Amino acid sequence: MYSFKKLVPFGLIAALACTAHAGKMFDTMDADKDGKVTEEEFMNRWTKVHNHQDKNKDGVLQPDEFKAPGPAWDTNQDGVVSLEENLAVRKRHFTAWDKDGDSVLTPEELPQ
Ligand SMILES: [Ca+2]
Ligand SMILES: [Ca+2]
Ligand SMILES: [Ca+2]
Repeated sequence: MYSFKKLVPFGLIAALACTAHAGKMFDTMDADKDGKVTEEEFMNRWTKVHNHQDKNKDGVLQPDEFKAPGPAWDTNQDGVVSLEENLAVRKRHFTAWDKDGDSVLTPEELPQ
């Protein structure tokens, strides 16, 4: 049994872990459990994440609350990520992931 890890390529383990993570992420976002994530569910989820990450509850994410805020997130370059800025990026993710353009995400459409 000790050789099990040696026999399984690391890449496969990483891929499996990644898939499990995507599945969990999907379940968390799919509030009504109908197997689809609407834009509303998607935005609600990321709003919750934003509020959760906002440790000092000032409504914006400071660099120590938000790992590596870059130009992509901090649109107005004020050094913090507001909820609006955060959701603007999430919305781009939603649009990019919604491959068939039906405004809902299915588990298959999430990045694996
Ligand atoms: Ca904050
Ligand atoms: Ca900002
Ligand atoms: Ca879709």
